[in-house]
Amino acid sequence: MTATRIQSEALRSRIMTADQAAALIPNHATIGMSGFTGAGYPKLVPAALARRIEALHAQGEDFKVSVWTGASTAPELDGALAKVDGIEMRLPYQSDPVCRERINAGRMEYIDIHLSHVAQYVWFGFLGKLNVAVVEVAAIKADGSLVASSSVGNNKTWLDQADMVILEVNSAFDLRLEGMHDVYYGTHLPPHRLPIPLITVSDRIGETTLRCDPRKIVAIIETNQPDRNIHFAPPDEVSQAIAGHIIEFLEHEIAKGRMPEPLLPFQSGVGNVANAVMAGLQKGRFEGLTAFTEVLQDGMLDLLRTGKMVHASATALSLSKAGQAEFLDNLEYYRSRIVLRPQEISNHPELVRRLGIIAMNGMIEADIYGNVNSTHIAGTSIMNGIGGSGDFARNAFLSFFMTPSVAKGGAISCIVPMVNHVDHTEHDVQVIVTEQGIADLRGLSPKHRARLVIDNCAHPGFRPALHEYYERALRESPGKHTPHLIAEALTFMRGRGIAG
Ligand code: 0RQ
Repeated sequence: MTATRIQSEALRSRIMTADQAAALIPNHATIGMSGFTGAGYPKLVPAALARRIEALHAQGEDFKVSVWTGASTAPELDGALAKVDGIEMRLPYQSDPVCRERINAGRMEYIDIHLSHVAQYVWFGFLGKLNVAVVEVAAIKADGSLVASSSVGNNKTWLDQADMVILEVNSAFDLRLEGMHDVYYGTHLPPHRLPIPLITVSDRIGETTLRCDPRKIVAIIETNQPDRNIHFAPPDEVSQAIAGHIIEFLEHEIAKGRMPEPLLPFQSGVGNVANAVMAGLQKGRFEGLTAFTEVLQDGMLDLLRTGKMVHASATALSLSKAGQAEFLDNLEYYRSRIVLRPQEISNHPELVRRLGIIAMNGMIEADIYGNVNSTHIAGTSIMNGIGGSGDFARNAFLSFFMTPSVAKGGAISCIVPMVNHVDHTEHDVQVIVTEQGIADLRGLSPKHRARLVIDNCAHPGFRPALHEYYERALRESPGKHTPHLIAEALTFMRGRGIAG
């Protein structure tokens, strides 16, 4: 496989084992790793680095690294390094249970940044020096350019900014992936920035491969492992109800003349609810759908397969095992319908605004005035991170935030008087959806929003308590614009069951 995957003869001399490559990484290095929602992450070097760190710690030596990625990765990367307390600082989005535990225990620093901001913050110098890039690719071409694997993420920036580059060449990826990627190299720094010349979701504005200065490549590791297998639960009643409300709402918007047909491009967040909305669209009447999104999951692949969706732009293919097989079996079909871009383009506010995206993101809770918490449990513990939800929500044509109305078996209301952490302010949130119904907040003052959110989205078991809070706040709050009983608001629902 070596000659076809690593076409540059000069670079073949840098092939080594993952342990040898991990040994080249200095203590306290900042490493830019590939990977976006479980796709295209390095499979061997992070685990080798974790083994090295564990051995050094056992000898009483201090060794930690900072890890930057595209978004979430897999147990072999985040999990392995967090488990040995090897991560000093992590950014941006992560969803690993071990990382989460270490961050919330105060043993690991974490910076939650909008996904479209990461690359430019690095170029601006806001985050300090990037020392090492560890990037998975499908192949190295004769001219040294790189064919990305199942995600592009921040790889362009890591390869550009790092002093030293370690490549994992993964032969589990079909070489016919080449040509699916569109790597835009026109992002200059202010004051020299130009408009990004992308007018429709299928436009190609860049190069099919990643550039990399061959002099920086210190190690090449050959691998043959597929991406982590992402499991999607079949849509349950709650997520089907949420999907149904969204589809009905889109029909309503068309009838009102506010939404064109075919529908504007979709952005769809991660998880089962997002997947259920895609499944709902599969059954619905809409045709000619497009997506301008960051993650392409199974539900969207299905829409492409049946022809309901004609084109999708993303930065990562985050598929289940069955989805990966379907994609590979029909690669020629999908290659002409999917384009993978760097995340600074897939999530770019200029493009999200220009294309008029319909954004759909999950949340942990929303308050009665429309502020949304996507990241924190009980105000102090991180769940995953803001991911790309802010990139899309603030700039979208139409933005939905969705959640089941209750969590933890009904013990906690996901509609609360005041969110205990704000990721998306009332100014960025347009439509809130639960299985109970939809609250269209556009054009409504805070007081009008409050009644609508309670009546349409809260679980019936929590509605009386929320109304009681709101009416009392209206009477007793010193300000009548956004009435609150501040001391009570944040503890309001804790510990109350639906009946209580
Ligand atoms: O906990 O796993 O212990 O059971 O939160 O909740 O209902 O399974 O929802 O998987 O759709 O995730 C916001 C986290 C939702 C996700 C969030 C508990 C609940 C469960 C997960 P358990 P669900 P989902 C594109 C866009 C931010 C990034 C984003 C997310 C766990 O959508 O990370 O949107 N979003 N990116 O029990 C206490 C509440 C709770 C609660 C839920 N009110 N109180 N616990 N839970 N609500 C992708 C990228 O950017 C990469």
